[in-house]
Amino acid sequence: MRIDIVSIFPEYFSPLDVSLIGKARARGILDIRLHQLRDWTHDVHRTVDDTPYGGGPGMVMKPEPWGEALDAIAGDVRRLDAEPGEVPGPGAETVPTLIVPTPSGRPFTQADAVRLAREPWLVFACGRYEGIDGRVVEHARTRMPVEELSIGDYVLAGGEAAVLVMIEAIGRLLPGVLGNAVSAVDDSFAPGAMESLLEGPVYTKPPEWRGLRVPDVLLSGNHGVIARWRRDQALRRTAANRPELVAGMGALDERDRRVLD
Ligand code: 6GU
Repeated sequence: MRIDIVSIFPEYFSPLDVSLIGKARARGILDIRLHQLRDWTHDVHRTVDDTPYGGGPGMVMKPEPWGEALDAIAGDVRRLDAEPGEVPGPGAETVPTLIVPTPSGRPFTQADAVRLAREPWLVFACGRYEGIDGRVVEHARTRMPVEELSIGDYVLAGGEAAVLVMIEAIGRLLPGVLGNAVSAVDDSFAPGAMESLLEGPVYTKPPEWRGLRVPDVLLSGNHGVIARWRRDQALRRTAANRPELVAGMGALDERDRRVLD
């Protein structure tokens, strides 16, 4: 997968050299390219912001540097409104998906991570200040799919930290990135039996630590009983921490209901 990131703080992304994502890059599974938005300005101050039309606090990111940046990075792509018979320009085979992190976006979920992990090419546009001039997304939508995504109901100073979050969530799902190929299966929110359940507690050696024992069931070797115990723990934790997820699960079977009573 190729990922381009445009930001006025490309140095913010040094964590992408580390750990799982760093290894995926070193192994060629992930091709991450960082871009300084100011490289597409033309004034001596390399200005990327201006005062908002209509008044109000703060500054808005100017459209021109963003337009030039996206043209340079994704400019050879076929227009989305191209005629079926239209001869595409060079490099028209692949269209990136543009992701714009913003607290005004649709919530980014595990389902988005799974879907975006199947894309060959993502471009992330990191806004700062009060956001990017609205015409940038409007124009980009005529060229490529655009998703405005939020990582939660709080306001960050810019999209950079959100992009780190999304790239970690997406990157760990790429084939060959996780050491143990099945370790994403039991994730909280993973599609399947644990869908919309939070993972319960996990344990390792020693079997007793500071007077606390690992639950006997986990030492039993009975995988059916262990799976049921884990589901019970997940149900209890979800009911305690995210009751709205349990409410949204629909009718629980008798066994699940008893666990929560
Ligand atoms: Cl994606 N960006 C910013 N700036 N703040 C956020 C966010 C994104 N998601 C939640 N808060």
